[in-house]
Amino acid sequence: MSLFSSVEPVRFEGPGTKNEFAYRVYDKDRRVLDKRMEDWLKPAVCYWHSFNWPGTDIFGGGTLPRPWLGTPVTQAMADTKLEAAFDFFVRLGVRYFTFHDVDAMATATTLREHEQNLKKIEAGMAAKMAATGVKLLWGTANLFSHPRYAGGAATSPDPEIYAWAAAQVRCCLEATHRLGGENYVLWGGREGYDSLLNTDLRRELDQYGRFLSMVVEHKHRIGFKGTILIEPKPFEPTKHQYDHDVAAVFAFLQRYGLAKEVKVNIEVNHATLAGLDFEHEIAVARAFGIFGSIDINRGDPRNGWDTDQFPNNAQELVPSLVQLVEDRGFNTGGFNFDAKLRRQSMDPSDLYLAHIGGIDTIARALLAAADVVTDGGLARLRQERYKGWSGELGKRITSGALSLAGLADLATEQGLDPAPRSGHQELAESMIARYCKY
Ligand code: XUL
Ligand code: CO
Repeated sequence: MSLFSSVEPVRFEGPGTKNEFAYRVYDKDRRVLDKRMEDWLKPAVCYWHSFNWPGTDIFGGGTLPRPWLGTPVTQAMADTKLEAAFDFFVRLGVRYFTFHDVDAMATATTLREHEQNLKKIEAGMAAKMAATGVKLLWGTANLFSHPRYAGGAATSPDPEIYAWAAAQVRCCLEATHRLGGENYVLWGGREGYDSLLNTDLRRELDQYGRFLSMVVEHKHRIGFKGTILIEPKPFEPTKHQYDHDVAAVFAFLQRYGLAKEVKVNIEVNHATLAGLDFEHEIAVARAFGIFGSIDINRGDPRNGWDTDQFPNNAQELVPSLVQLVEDRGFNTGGFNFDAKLRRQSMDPSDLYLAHIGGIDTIARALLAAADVVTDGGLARLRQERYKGWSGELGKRITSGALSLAGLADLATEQGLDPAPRSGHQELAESMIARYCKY
């Protein structure tokens, strides 16, 4: 028995069901184009917010019953949490989970203890994974909660703190590798600054670049075949995070020679906080060849902070899902629910309802996106819009055969007088809306 045992295993019952503890749309074996729905979506539950976040906010304490939380977290508490987490994964019917080291393990004060405690919970995870078939989408080290990281980890002004972070990442990367994790995530929680007045930005970037290079070197040394992912976020907790958005991460990766080694984990609300659309972040990552995985939690349009809400609007997600379908799905990535319950959602059943609603939402978006791609109208609209580039002039320009002067002379001599053409944006938007019927 665990906190989450009172709900019967959640099954697909179709749109007509009256059962709130059933999937209306997410039918893992349903074939969507050439793949099972579960293989398209790879939904993952996150350890951190689902089992480790007590429902605190800056004005008040925890509201969610999580009997395994306390200071310090003993091994017995970590084991109870593990039991409850896997009970939840299995009843919810998801194949993947994600975790931060310190959120899963017993509290440690020294690095030796850290290594031992992580190994203990890793052994528990390995046994649970073998017994249930649940797999690890990614592991990550929490380099932001402990007070030692107040000034950053890899970008800390203190090399001893940097060394602590390196030790934590080595332990967690190795644990992720042994657990068969498909990715390893680095979210630069406090890799940024609160004020430039006391910050040597260039030095911090160099430190961070070296840190990431060490992680990549170690990945190869131990033979980890998963993908290393950076998770962009513009701010919070720091005023400015270096991994501001996908474009900033790509510039950083290029600068430190890591663009072929590291990809991105894109989170919906991090895009919103950066003043960008989620689909923009995906498009940029695809353009640069660094698209990896997704944290699907969203924000609230009227809140300027990271509310981490469960997804609840399928239509909004369709332009992103269209890109995923065009790419034939994830490589090593998946949809991680890095989402928090609302503070008043204190019933253990709320955690189920939140995930069920969220998973049905991405399933709806997937079905609509598959229809959009099958219809082909959007692709034709784009093809038509750029068709000049497949003609002679377009080919001569992109092949590099023409200089600026050569092109200018050609335009003048031929007396070019092109007329603007419609972009048919409203048509494109209604093509998305028309398939949102699931
Ligand atoms: C914080 C956040 C993290 C990362 C992993 O905003 O998204 O949970 O996903 O550290
Ligand atoms: Co996240």
